[in-house]
Amino acid sequence: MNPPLLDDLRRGDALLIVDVQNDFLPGGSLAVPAGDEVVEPLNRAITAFHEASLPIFASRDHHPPDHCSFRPRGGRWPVHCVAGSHGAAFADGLHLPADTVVVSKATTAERDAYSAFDHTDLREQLRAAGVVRLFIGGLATDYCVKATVLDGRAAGLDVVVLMDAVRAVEVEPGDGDRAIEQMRAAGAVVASAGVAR
Ligand code: VGL
Ligand code: ZN
Repeated sequence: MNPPLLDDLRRGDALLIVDVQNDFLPGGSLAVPAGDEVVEPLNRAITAFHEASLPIFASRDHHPPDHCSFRPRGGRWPVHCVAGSHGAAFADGLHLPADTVVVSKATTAERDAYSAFDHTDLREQLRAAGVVRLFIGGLATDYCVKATVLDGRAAGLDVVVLMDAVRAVEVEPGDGDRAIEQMRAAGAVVASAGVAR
């Protein structure tokens, strides 16, 4: 069904891993169901991009302790991904190369940001690296992945969603599928990172 495009990488491609942080994995404060299952396919994608000398970006939710999205402040989410905490760290099993470009988002108390493009320098970094096609996986399908994919399309990039490397929060059942539909309607293509060889 979803073709493994990772055998067909070319100049202008980049990998963007969205928010694969401890708080979004099982045991974390805002655990995405089966969120840990994205790690293995993402490691496969990392290997493919690294071996092809193509750039790898990793976004992270990077909130101050009094962030406006937190319940104690009247927000909708439990406290999560507080900058410097274990919960904010990338998953241990995720094998990010040393030259991964880290993009921190929603870093100030009064603003939330789901998209990795929102008030970050990601667009400029991608432009500087000559990126025209972005492969995206991570957490969560129905929030930060969706917002990032839609912003990537709006910025004129080709976007490939790695279906086996995303998982949804599903506050309402079906949110994940609806998010994928929205991304496809915006011109994103779906593919698979494939199983380890
Ligand atoms: C996210 C909810 C709150 C995400 C971040 O990364 O999808 N979701 N903050
Ligand atoms: Zn957040």
